[in-house]
Amino acid sequence: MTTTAISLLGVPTDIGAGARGASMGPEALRVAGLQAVLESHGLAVEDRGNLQGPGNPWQPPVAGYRHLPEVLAWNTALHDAVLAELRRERLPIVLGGDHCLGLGSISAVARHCRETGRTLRVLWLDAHADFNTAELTPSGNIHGMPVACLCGYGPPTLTGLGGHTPAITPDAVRQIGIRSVDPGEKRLVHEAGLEVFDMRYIDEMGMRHTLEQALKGVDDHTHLHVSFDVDFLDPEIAPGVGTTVPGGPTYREAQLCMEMIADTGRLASLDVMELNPALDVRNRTAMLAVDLIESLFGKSTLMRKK
Ligand code: HAR
Ligand code: MN
Ligand code: MN
Ligand code: MN
Repeated sequence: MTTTAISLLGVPTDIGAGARGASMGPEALRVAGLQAVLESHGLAVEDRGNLQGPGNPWQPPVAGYRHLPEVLAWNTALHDAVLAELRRERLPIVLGGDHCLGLGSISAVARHCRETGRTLRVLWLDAHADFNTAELTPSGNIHGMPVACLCGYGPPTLTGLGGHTPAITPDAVRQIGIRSVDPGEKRLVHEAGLEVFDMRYIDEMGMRHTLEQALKGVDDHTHLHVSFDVDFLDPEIAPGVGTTVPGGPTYREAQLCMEMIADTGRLASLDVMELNPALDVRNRTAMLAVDLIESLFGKSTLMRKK
């Protein structure tokens, strides 16, 4: 691991989502014991508390976007906070919050990679491609747009957040677990050339082969960023999200995915997004997320000789 000092950044907002409640995600992850679990593996963890931003006015879309000014405010604050942690050589874990925050987080990571000459690889673990634009979106919800914005498809205020448009190119991204993509969004995914390991691929090839492919080319110069949308997981095991889609990875598949990422030793930043405690059952989804994050930071059943 390039950095073992971890900073937790809570971002309590549901500004980009279609259901309220992800604003409570950071606290649910804390209650589920995230910091203590990481510390039990010898990691130094500081909880920076929660960022602040505007409330959720719950308005209809304007020109294809819901809450664009508020989304910009939250993501600007997050960009600045993530960049500050990276510049201190710390590993930020962003506690969302809805997935529109992937924009602020990854814009900062991309900027840091540019500054330090690292190659960015983003693993986007999600049921959704999050590649909509104002023209294509069925909802106006900006949590369906962050990957498109990062790749330069979106309003200039968002696409230029990290000081460089586009923040990333599609070849930096591998999407895993995808099973819900809107028709227009699908066309843009193909046009942009995004590499997607959808559930059909995982069904046919298995999670092991999927991760081997998604991690191909990761080396000592790679900054590996994981954007973990909790709706990646099958809703049978993870009910606490706003946009459940049946047919996601099982517990074992998700564990293997996290373990194989950990094995690279290159994880340098993480988002944990879309957890919605208002829809959860006795904090079960939060506890599952913490369990999986533990694997991402190297928990394995038996010590493995390298
Ligand atoms: N594609 C749909 C839309 O744009 C659903 C949005 C995605 N929802 C998420 N993000 N949870 O992963 O409205
Ligand atoms: Mn660094
Ligand atoms: Mn998402
Ligand atoms: Mn999703």
